Amino acid sequence: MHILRRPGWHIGENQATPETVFVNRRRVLAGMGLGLGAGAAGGLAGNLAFPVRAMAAGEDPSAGLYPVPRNEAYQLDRELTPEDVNRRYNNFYEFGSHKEIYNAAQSLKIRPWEISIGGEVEKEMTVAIDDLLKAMPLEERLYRHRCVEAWSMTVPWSGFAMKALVDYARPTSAARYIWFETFLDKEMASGQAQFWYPWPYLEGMTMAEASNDLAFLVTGAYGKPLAPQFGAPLRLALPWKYGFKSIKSIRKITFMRERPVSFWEQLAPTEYGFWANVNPEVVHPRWSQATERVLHTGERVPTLLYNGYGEQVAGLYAEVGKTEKIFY
Ligand SMILES: Nc1nc2c(c(=O)[nH]1)N[C@H]1C(S)=C(S)[C@@H](COP(=O)(O)O)O[C@H]1N2
Ligand SMILES: [Mo]
Repeated sequence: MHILRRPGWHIGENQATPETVFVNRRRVLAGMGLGLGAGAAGGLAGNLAFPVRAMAAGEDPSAGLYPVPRNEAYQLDRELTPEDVNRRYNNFYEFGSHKEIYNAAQSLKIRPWEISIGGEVEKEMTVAIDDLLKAMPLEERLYRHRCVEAWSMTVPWSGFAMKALVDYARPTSAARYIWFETFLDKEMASGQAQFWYPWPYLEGMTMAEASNDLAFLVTGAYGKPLAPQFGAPLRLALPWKYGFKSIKSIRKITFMRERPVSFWEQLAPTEYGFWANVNPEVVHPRWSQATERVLHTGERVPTLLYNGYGEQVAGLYAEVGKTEKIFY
C-alpha cells in the first residue's frame, strides 16, 4: 500500500557529527541549485543563513491571551532552549523532511481554523480555535522534549491539560483511544505532495494517557501564540514519549474504540510503535537511545526513562507493559 521510503531520521543523528550533517546538507542544497551561506548547519545555533519572517503584530487574533500564568508544578533540570534556536530547528514533514522548514511553514494558514471533535462522543461538534481558547484554562508549563532522533530541547509551552479537552468533548464510555489528525492541504504544505507518506499525519493515545496530568495541548510557546513551525494553532505535548507522538496543527480529534495506526507506525512499525515511551536502554533498531544531544549546547547528556517523567506516568504501563512492547 505505502511505498516505504526512508525518512530523514533514519540516519541516527548521534552517528553523524554536526560537520557531516553540514557537509551533507550543503551537498544536497548544491545539488538543488541552491547556494548555502555559512552556518545553516543542521539548524545549529550560530550564523543563520536565512532570516525568519516575523509574524506581523496583530496577525494572530489570540495574541492578547499571552503570556498565561505559569504552573510551577512543572520544573526543569536544565535551562530552556533559546527561542531563536527552537524556531529554526523543527520536524514538520508537511513542510519538508529536514530541519529548516521555518520559512516554508510561514505559509501555514492558521485562521480560520476549526477543529472537529467526533466519534464516540455524546454530540459531534466543530469548534473554532478562538472559541476553544476561550473555553480552556490556559497555563504555561516548562517541558522537556526528546526526539526519537536523539536530540532534545526544553520549551515553555502554553496551553491546557488534555483532560480539559476530554471534559469538553464529552466522550461516551465506549471511547478507548483518541485519534488526532493534522490538516491535509498539499497546496499549502508542499511536503504533502510527497505521495509516499500516508498523509494526513495521524497520532493517538489511550483515554488513560489523556487523563494523565502531563498530557498537554499546546497553543503557545515562549509567552506568545504558537509559531507556525511549532504546529500552530494547536499541537500536543506528551513529554514522556518520543517527539513524533506530539502531533502538530491538529484539525480533527476522534474518540474511538480502536487503536490508530499512526503515521510513522504505518511507515516503519518496528521503529515507531504506538506506545513510543522514552527508554535509554531500548535501542532503536539502528541507533542507541542512551544519550541525547541538547539542541542549543550540542552537549550529550544521558537520556532518562520516560524522559524523566516516570513518577507521573510509569503507573499507566504497569499492566500493558506485561504483554506489549511499550517502548516502541
Ligand atoms: N504534523 C506533524 N506533527 C509532528 C511532526 C511532523 O512532521 N508533522 N514531527 C514530530 C516530531 S518527529 C517532533 S520531534 C516534533 C518536533 O516539534 P518541534 O518542531 O516543535 O520541535 O513534532 C512532531 N509532530
Ligand atoms: Mo522527532
